[in-house]
Amino acid sequence: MEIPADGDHPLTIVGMPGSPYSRKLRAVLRYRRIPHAWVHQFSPEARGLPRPRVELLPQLLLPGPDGGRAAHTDSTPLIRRLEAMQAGRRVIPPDPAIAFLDALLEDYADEWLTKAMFHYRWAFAPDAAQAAAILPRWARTDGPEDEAVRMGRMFSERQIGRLGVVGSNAVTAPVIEASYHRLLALLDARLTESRFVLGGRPGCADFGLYGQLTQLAGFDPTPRAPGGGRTCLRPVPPRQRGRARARCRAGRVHDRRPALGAAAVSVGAQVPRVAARGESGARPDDRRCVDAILAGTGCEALFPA
Ligand SMILES: N[C@@H](CCC(=O)N[C@@H](CS)C(=O)NCC(=O)O)C(=O)O
Repeated sequence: MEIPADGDHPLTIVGMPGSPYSRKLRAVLRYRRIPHAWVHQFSPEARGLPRPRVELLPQLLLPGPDGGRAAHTDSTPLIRRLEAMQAGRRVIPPDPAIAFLDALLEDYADEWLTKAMFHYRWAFAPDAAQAAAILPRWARTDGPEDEAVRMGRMFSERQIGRLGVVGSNAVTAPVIEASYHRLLALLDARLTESRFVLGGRPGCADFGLYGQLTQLAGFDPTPRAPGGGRTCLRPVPPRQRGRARARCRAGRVHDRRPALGAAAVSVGAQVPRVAARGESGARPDDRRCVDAILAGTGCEALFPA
C-alpha cells in the first residue's frame, strides 16, 4: 500500500496534545514529510470518522481494502507500516544491529518512561489539577464550561484510580523518579555530543522519547522542575524509603527496564563504531555486535544466548 499522493486527501491522525503516543506518531509524520491532517479526538472535525476496534490514541486513518478508510492504533507497528508505504527519510536504521538497539530504546520509552509520565501527571495535586483543567479543553475551547469541568473530573478520577494499576505507589514512586532523573542526566550528556540518541539521524527511539518528554518536560509542572517529585513534595515515610532505595539499586539488575535508561548512553556512545562499518542487511555477527554494545549495561540479561 502506498500513501495517497493526492494533497487534498492527506492521511488523518486523530490524537491529543496530552497524549505522548499521539505526539510520537505525529512527529514521525512530520519528520518523514508525509502530508497529514491532525484532528483532536472529540472535536467537531473527528465526528463521523471511522473508529478503531480499540479506542486508543493515536488513531491513523489509512486507506482500507474497500476504498474507504480504516482507523488503526499502536504507534510502533504503525511506524513500521509507514516505512513500507513511503521511501525517504525512513526512521528505522538500515544497520540491523543498530535497528535492534533503536527498537529496544523505543520500547524503553513507550513501556517504561510512560510510567514516569503517568505518575507525574496524576500523583501530585498541581499536575492533576492542571491536567483536569486543560485536557478536556483541547477537544474544543468553545464548549460549555460545566461540561469541561465534568469531563476534567471524570478524566482525573479515572486516571488517579489507575495509578496503582500502572505501578505508581508510595514504594515505587522514588524508583520511577530516580529513573527519570537518571535518564535526563544521560540524555543531557548524550545529546550534547550527538544530535540524536543513536547518531546523526533520528530513529524510533528518538520519537518514543520525544513523545513522553513532550509531557514530562513540556507540560506537567512537577517533572519540569529540577529535582521535582515526591521526595520534595510529599515525603515518603522512612520505612518505605528504605525499601524503595533497595528496589532502586536492585532495579539495575532485577528489573532491567530502569537500567535501559543507563544503557542509552553507553549504547549511543558505541554506535558510531558499529555504524562506521557502513554495512547494511543481515549479517552473521549482528548478534555479537548487539551483545558487545549491551555488555555491562544490565540489559544483556534480557537476551540470553
Ligand atoms: N501502545 C500504544 C499505546 C497507546 C495508548 O496507551 N494511548 C493512550 C493515550 S496516550 C490512550 O489512548 N489511553 C486511553 C486508555 O487507556 O483508555 C501506542 O504506542 O500507540
